[in-house]
Amino acid sequence: MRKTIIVSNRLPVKISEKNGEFTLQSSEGGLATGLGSIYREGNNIWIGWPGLEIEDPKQQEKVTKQLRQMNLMPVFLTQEEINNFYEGFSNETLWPVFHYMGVYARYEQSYWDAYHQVNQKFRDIVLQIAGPGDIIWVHDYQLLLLPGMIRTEMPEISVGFFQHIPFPSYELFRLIPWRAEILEGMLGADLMGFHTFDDTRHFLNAASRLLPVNTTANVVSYNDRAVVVETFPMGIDYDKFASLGNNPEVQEHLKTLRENFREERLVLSIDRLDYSKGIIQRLQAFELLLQLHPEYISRVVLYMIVVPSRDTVPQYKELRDDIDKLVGNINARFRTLSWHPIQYFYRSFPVEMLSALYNFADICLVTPMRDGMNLVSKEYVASRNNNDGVLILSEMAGASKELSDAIIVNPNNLGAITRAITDALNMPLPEQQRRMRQMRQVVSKFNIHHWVKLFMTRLAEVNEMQQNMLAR
Ligand code: GDG
Repeated sequence: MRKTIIVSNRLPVKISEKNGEFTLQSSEGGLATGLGSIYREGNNIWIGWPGLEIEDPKQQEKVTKQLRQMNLMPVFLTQEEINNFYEGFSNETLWPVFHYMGVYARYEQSYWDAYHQVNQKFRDIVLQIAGPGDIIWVHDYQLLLLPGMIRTEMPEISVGFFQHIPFPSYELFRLIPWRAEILEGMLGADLMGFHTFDDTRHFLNAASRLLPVNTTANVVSYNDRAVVVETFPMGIDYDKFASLGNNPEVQEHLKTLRENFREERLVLSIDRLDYSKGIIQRLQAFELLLQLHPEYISRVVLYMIVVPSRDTVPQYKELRDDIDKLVGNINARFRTLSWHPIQYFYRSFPVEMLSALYNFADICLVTPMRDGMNLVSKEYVASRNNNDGVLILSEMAGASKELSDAIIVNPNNLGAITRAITDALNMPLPEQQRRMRQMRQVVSKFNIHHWVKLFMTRLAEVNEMQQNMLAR
């Protein structure tokens, strides 16, 4: 029977181990929810790294059995592979270049070799499972070589690829020593998707300048195949965030927030620890606000959650220290006996707490330097059932293309962010509602289920087109 195979770096599961026994818990991330309707069906399957280093073959066998019951298939990685493929090439080479931070990038041959080798490891597992007529959907920048590797072995199989982070302009992309190999790998797909038109255009431009291809509109002709490159802005599980507000646990958190912030307006900021998210600049803009507008002292609080991430990579460690320092300075400089300007948390919270914060915050401040999409901004919008609240959103986030009723800012312009905060604090309720209603319509219609359906339908159409071309 024909099956669908999802492949991503991480499996949608949290595994913990105690005395040789494994506990598995499905993760509730947006992508996992959206693809849940696919990989849980019939003999479909999701292939990826389970997120835990397991060396003993017996233990590997045991956990594989447990995962297979959930339609998941593990790719086990050694510590060295994690260091060089994941932290190395994926996060110290591709991530900075693709987020326009070329100065942070390291071009190490050993990283590239590991990246190639781990993509082959993924390919081997895919080949164990895939049969003629199956559909394979590969996700994200850790697996850019995989579509090409699968294509070499199974020339007729249907392969889709979606990139969750930006695709940079040619001038950035060309910096990577292995740029042609990367493009060739990606062009193994039949259908390639990006969040925005700019990313799509940048990819097409890079392909036509670096490879002997023919590009017309959104089709790249390469090796006698036509690869379709299109824009699919990813959505969120709108219904989940819109209804979470009624959950008793969320209500409980809301009550506490109301008691703790009687007098103050709340500005919310939520990100993974990452230099692409503009956390330092956001803090500087908030500092400028307190400096220029002392009337907000004791009246506004920045509630900042930074979720630990990649903290073994040197730049991330440094960033964490810089944030600690800056938060300390601002709090020391402006605090009063009863008020702290910044409530800073370096940890993750359960989704119920997130929902309470989305419901409670007057403003959600999302100012990444670059972001493929940014789901936090969409989750805030989906949570605002009363249609009030203001979203301040960076023009460098993919989401800004859809959420044009946010206050859109250039994240490098601290003065503009500061003005946006004062505008938001003073925005009349009818204007908040007009903007929020528009944004809620977009987020509710173009939700995660819509996104999955659109991509899969398009992949089937493209596959049919390929078959017809081959038959000719
Ligand atoms: C990549 C791209 C693109 C955050 N803190 C907590 C928590 N979160 C959840 C949010 C949101 C997700 O994490 C973060 O998603 P983003 O889209 O904002 O950012 P990345 O992780 O960088 O994701 C990005 C995305 O892929 C999808 O294509 O939008 O541009 O970089 O869902 O809710 N969840 C919980 N506790 C927290 O403390 N439970």
